[in-house]
Amino acid sequence: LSTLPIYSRDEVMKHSSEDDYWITYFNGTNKKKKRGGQVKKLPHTIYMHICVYDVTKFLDEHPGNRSRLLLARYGNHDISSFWKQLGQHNQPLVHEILERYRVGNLRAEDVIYADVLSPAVDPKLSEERKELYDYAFSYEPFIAETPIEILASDHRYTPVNYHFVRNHFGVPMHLTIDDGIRIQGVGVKNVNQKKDKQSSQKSKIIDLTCVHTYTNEEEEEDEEEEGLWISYRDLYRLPYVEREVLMQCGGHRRREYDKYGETKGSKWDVGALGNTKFKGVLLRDLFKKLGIDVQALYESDKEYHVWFFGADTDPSGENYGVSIPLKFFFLWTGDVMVAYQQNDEALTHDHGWPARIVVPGWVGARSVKWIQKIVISEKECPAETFKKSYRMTSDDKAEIRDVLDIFLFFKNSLNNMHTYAHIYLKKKGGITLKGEAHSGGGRRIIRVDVSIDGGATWHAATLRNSDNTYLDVSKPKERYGQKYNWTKWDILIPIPADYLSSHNKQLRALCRAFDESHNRQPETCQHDIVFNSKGYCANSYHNIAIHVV
Ligand code: MTE
Ligand code: MO
Repeated sequence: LSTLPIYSRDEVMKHSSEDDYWITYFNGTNKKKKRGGQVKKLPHTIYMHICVYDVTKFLDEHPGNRSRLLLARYGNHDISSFWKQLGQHNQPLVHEILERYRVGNLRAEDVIYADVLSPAVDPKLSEERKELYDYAFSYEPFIAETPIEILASDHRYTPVNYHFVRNHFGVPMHLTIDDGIRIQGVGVKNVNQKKDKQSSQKSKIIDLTCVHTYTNEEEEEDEEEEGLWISYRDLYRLPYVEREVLMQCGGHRRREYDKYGETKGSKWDVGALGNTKFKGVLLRDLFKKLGIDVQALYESDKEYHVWFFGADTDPSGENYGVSIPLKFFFLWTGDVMVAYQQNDEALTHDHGWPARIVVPGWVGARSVKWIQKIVISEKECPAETFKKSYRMTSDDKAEIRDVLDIFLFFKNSLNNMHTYAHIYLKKKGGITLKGEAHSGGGRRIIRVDVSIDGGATWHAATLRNSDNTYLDVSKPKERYGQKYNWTKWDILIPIPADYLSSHNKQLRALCRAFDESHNRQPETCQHDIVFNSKGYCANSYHNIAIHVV
């Protein structure tokens, strides 16, 4: 080993053509975690040795064809994270073949960063964002809205590359699937502290096949390292559920407040939402597996809160964090999940890879991406992102004690209700309008009304089930029960033949929805700007110009 030359990362990356191609791969122990205080500053996985290989001659022999292997040059030429995900490489023979091409080792300074710069990340990221560039409010952090044409199309699921992105800080690129989620707090057995009981604890844990304890002696006293830990890789192996969930930002339609006053934040139009299918593990199930008795916490007299922290940090190093009351696990959000797939594909970096929380029926801010830590506590989450944002206030300096969380405030909680129409086609003397409606907290939409005469007369739209069949609200099954995704609707409004010519002005359509609690959207958002300097929860009738085609 010591006789082999040492190369820098830069030198490796110079061998980047098909006639001269070098890669790196770790070959040695990888240490699981750094000590708590430094978690933010250092990558979690540190490879002890990174070997350098000249694989030019192997390019044509690669079973997946040369282009696969050449992918690493779009990153930093390191193939480790590819191999982690493509299990077929985990065989002695494959390692043996690779070893034949070894030309040296990477110098120590560059080793530590090997995993930070995962290969293929850069092009993938730009690929992910490409479609949204024209709809961005900010590039760093990336904030962009779902194009209205996409919402207006007949997609049941919003294509992920067009799904709005709301990042508060940079995407934490250093994560790998061997990182994971730490779970701490009330009801969580601290496997490190009960050292004497560790063996019995451990056997229970091994039984679960997925929960890891920390065995590294030096890390034992570190508070950060308390509790349980599960890697993303192991999370992917647990029993999963799939849920169609509408994700929506609290600032959705904020620009509509401009008519009435000033608000702070991105001027979202109707595209701060997307409706996709998430696959993941129910948080209740995960807790159960980890031996955390949430039912007991729920039934106790105390109120508990579940904190979620992402791996992303603000400039001062504080992680994005929020909390939700634990009781909602059993009420409106029984389906809180730790998701890792969206529309049958791995989450993209922008949407939270390797795993994110999804809190169906609540404002998007609670669905923490890049989930890294979960804490059960009697207190609410102290993170700035929770204390200062997504609260109805007229005072930016207001603290958590002064201002209620949006969800406990707005219409007895949760998201706001929306409807809007996008497609209008003149057809046999009528205009076809299509749109979607959704309410918060899993409440079903039971009616959508459309008017094209300024609200003098209203027409009830046809509502659709997920499978596009007609939704029949006279059937209790279709009328009640939790529903966290959108209800598509359409309507053909007859227009007298002379209407368009006699009304020599632009036609407008108004639409409004009713949910099963008979909440109805307000006519304007004029009154919702009060104590709402950040402009959340705009949800008045949707009012649009009709261009008849
Ligand atoms: N999670 C982390 N870790 N960091 C964030 O900035 N933004 C939140 C939420 N989860 C955020 C986060 C907000 S405000 C919204 S609206 C949703 O993610 C947006 O999810 P999306 O970007 O996947 O559409
Ligand atoms: Mo948001």
